[in-house]
Amino acid sequence: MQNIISHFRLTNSVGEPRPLKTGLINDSFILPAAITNGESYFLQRINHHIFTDVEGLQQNIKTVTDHIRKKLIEKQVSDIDNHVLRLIPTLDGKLYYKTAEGDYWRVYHYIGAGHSVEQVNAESAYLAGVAFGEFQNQLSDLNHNALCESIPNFHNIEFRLKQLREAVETDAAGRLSSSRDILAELEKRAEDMCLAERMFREGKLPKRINHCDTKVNNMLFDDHGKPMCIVDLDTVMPGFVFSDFGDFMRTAANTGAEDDSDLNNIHVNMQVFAAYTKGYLSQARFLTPTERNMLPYGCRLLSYMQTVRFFTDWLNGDTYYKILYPEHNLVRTRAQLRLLEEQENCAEQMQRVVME
Ligand code: GN1
Ligand code: MG
Repeated sequence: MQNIISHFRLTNSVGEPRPLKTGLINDSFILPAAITNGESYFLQRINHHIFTDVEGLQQNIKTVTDHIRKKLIEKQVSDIDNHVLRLIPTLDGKLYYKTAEGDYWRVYHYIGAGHSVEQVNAESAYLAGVAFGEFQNQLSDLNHNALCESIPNFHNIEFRLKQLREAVETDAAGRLSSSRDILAELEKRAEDMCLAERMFREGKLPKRINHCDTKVNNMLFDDHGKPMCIVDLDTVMPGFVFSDFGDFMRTAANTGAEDDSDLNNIHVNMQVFAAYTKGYLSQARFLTPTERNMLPYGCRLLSYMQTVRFFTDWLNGDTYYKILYPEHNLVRTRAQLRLLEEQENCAEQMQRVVME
């Protein structure tokens, strides 16, 4: 790993890389500063089987972080490196390093003052809503064409359903017969869940630049519990606002875990839902009435989409997400499906919160 590190423009030497157990796609390490008050770094091996256009991916991150940085400078924010990611280039000025074996690596400045959380309370949910609303605001004047789709059709549910149906057809791991009940639940909702895509084609729903991975742990908080920085910008791209609103609720307004094996743990945390909604709507003044009205639908859509994606990976024999044990993707699927059902039961309540 020392060889990899030596290719980046670091300002001081660093100690042994410390692996981080975070994320289901890339491999992450902290490179701690080897001198007092030195700079520490965040090293990642990019999963290039998933992000096949690494050049485009890295360029997206550069474009987005430069754009946000400019806004922070205008606002005269003093500790900017705590509020927006900073990519460290290689010695020859590239945004990643490719090894002889074909692996891709990148380095960020490490934001040591921040920490991520797996759960929020109503107070931090409100602040998170403000922060993600602000994030969409900051990017609202960035031209769509400035970004590529780092994963084409990433949050397009019609595409995800097509992948599911292909996986069903192939049944590569021979797992279909024991999970037909799940397939039936998904197919039953398919038509309704494709509504947003249809509305987009009819010109009734816009696309905006979204983060597209607003899991609760993709935000760093400071020691006082205030959001500091939004991280994991791999999937920033145009999409429906639901992507960001719904993905946060999927992870934060869920009393259980994304992969909870005890389905009884899984309920909608309405306090977190209401607080986040309030924070988000205080910033997201760009929303059309249709978008606002469809926010609860967007929550269901993202839980549904995640169920489809985990289930597809289960059927394919676990080729996409990292798993910790053989049935992991099936457990994830069932947990997300239960969350969806819980959200369906709360749909009217959610609608009232948004309207208020
Ligand atoms: C993946 O690796 P991570 O945790 O940032 C996935 C998201 C899923 C999430 C589910 C590129 O994100 O879309 O919602 O797992 N990222 C990609 O936990 O597929
Ligand atoms: Mg991610």
